[in-house]
Amino acid sequence: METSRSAELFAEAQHHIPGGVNSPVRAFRGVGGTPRFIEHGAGAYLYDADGNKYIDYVLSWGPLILGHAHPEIVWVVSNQAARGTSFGAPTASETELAQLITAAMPAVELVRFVSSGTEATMSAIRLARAYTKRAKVIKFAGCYHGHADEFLVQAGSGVATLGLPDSPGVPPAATADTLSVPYNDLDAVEAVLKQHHDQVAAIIVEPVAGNMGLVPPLPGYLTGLRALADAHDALLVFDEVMTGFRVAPGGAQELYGVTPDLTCLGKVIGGGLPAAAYGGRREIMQQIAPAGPVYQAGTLSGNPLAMVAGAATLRAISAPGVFERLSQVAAQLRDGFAAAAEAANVPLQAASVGSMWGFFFAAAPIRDYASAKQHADTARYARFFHAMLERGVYLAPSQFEAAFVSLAHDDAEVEYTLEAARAAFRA
Ligand code: KE4
Repeated sequence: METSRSAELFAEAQHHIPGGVNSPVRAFRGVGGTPRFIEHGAGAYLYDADGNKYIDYVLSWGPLILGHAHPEIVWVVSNQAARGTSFGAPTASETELAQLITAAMPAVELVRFVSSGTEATMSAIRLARAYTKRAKVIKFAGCYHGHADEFLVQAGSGVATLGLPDSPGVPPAATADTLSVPYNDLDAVEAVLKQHHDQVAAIIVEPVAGNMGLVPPLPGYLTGLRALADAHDALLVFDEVMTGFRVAPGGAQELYGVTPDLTCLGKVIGGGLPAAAYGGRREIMQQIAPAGPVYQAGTLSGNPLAMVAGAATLRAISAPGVFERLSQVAAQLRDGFAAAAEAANVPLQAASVGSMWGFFFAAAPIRDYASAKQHADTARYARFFHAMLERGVYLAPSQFEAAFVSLAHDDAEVEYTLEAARAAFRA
């Protein structure tokens, strides 16, 4: 496959940008090789600087649930741009998107928009600490909540891939109140809550983990977290930046029937533009300035372009049958990969939840970060990744990420992908 133009662009980028990328996972460090510089996207496809075409299962790490350059998104963003891109003043478009979110997620009575998932989670934790007047936060090893100092403790996603459980530059004081326990283990949470009784402000969790690879919650796990949070007067925060409007119309909280106190959102709600949010019970969210004393602000928060793109996206995916279709496509890929791996005698653990899917090169089910790091064959993943890339299928350039599908992924894309996988598992 010709990649010389991407290689040139990557060399040039590295003279101006650390590692040549604006987010670490894009540099292909987890799989090796030359990151593809993308010229444009259309529907389910990416087209790179050398003219190669790929079926895209990264979809900008989740946001592009309608596929690339969807006509409705292009129209609403272009139309808004011609009327102005940012005002630093309230617009009706922010209320419109807020209404769509609160209608889909009844637990989100009030919502505040920010520009990234990192801002959403850091703000939610500040709010939880203010509301409970407590300092400690429980998170889960392998779960990633963005790069705010307090979270860079055994995070997932890029940090997991880079093997940097604690980033330099994060002072001990910043993480002193962050308690990290294994995912899918209620006893570990209960023990920490008892040890730090009356000090834990919040439990923050990816209700379906997507940053250590795709690791669904065990049956009863989320219900157990809800009960433990209640028993210890801690807030339960669902980080649904990835799962929101991805695993179900109302997110993981709808899919599993567990109501969090606060919810963090991102990715899909911006329709491919920078937007994220945090929200929850009115009595808690009313503490946020200027309604209350907890300070949080942002120059481009609620940006009109992102608001109209997000609203158009949420309207489109709320149509009847959309999530059934998305879930069906993800399940076809899950089952097709499992069958292809078995036929090639390759140990594989494949899973899907709604329109998220993923797989580990492992012989036993992966339940948490420790088992992902111990059992997932990252070298095998890297070989498979490149074998698929050569065949025009763009998967996440890391074993510790999830895959996604969009409404643009039709039967033809699924069939092509499974044909490529049957060959790649034997490569
Ligand atoms: P951002 O700050 O990157 O918008 O969101 C952080 C974040 C928070 N919570 C969850 C559950 C997330 O998945 C993320 C971001 N996800 C990663 C990849 N899984 C974004 C990709 C990247 O870091 O480049």
